[in-house]
Amino acid sequence: MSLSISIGPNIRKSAYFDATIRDGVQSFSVYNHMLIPSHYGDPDAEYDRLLNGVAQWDVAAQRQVQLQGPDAGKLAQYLTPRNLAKTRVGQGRYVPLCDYDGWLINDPVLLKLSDQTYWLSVADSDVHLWAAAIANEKGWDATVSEPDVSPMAIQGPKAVHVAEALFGAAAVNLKFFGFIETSVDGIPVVLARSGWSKQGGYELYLRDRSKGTALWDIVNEAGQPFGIGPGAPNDVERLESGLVSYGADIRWQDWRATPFEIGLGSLVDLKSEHEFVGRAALEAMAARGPQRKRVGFVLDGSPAFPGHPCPVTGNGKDIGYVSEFAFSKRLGKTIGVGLVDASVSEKETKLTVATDSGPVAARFHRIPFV
Ligand code: THG
Repeated sequence: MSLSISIGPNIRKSAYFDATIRDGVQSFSVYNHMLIPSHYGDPDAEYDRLLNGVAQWDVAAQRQVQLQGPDAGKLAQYLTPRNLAKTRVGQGRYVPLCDYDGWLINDPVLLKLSDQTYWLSVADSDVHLWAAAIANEKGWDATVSEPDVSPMAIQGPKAVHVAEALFGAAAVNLKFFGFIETSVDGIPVVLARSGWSKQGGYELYLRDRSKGTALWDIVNEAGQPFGIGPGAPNDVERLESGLVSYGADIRWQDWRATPFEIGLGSLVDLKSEHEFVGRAALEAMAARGPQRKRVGFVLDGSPAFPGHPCPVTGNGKDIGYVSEFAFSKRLGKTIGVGLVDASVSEKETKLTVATDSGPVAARFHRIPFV
């Protein structure tokens, strides 16, 4: 059986769509109502490139929610439990967003471009609607929009050489999550040291979508000496590294979780005085202690991941779920992450994962795996 998803007008195309089609993209997923490449037909080569070389990713579906105006900073701060008081222009921050009950609704990277301009580089949920509603209900002078910004990532140990070839020492000197507003061959970009892998790299936020193919080609050419090739956010590497995937590990209503449960509790600043959505609920949770905890799993064999979380039992009792698993070539085993009851002892070894093709034996493993 060969399945396909129709490409219609309600799924948006990335600024790099033409370039990725030309470069042989084999499969897309949908993220923030936009097509995002998921692979180019050679998973081993794409994984090796990320671990040992440099990979070029179309991540334009990481959309920017722009907050702009005199009250933009106030709005940004109200949206997240993380304290932004010390965040400077040119600094990025990983900022969980919660609803009023303390459940996660997104986990963006925040970029402070000026005192009156912030971007939330969002995961897969409609934060712009949420932010616009809050700004209006509060009567704050902040405009919420989705600007013409299309991130592209270069990830892997050799990404630094590509960035240096394109931007010189300014790129090399950037700290993790630091960014600068710059250009390459006259194309305006924000260059950040960031990206959804633990292999190091950069993100180029293109500020003119008509230049998508041009920028893709410029980066590709600069990367030739370093063996650059196409790739996409990599599920195996993110599982090995323990990166959170909103949409997979957590999803509002379906697979909801709190920052404390998912391992982002250190980003919830209850000591600061700042008011934020969900504060009362998060204070109550902090007092009560988390009900569940994030854990890693090793599964027997190499079962197929069915594309949705799978229930886990410990000694026959329901204890939680594996949100995603995949075979790691590097570790020679199938690894996964998920949530289980906080009371479960991690020495517990008799775990069973209910996959769509039957029960699979599993055990706990610390995160990160690597
Ligand atoms: N880059 C940009 N936008 C994004 C992502 C990105 N939007 C969607 C998604 N990824 C948002 N989620 C994450 C999750 C983890 C990280 C970044 C964005 C991340 N985490 C590091 C970690 O957990 O080790 C560092 C966290 C920290 O230092 O606070 O990088 O990747 N533009």
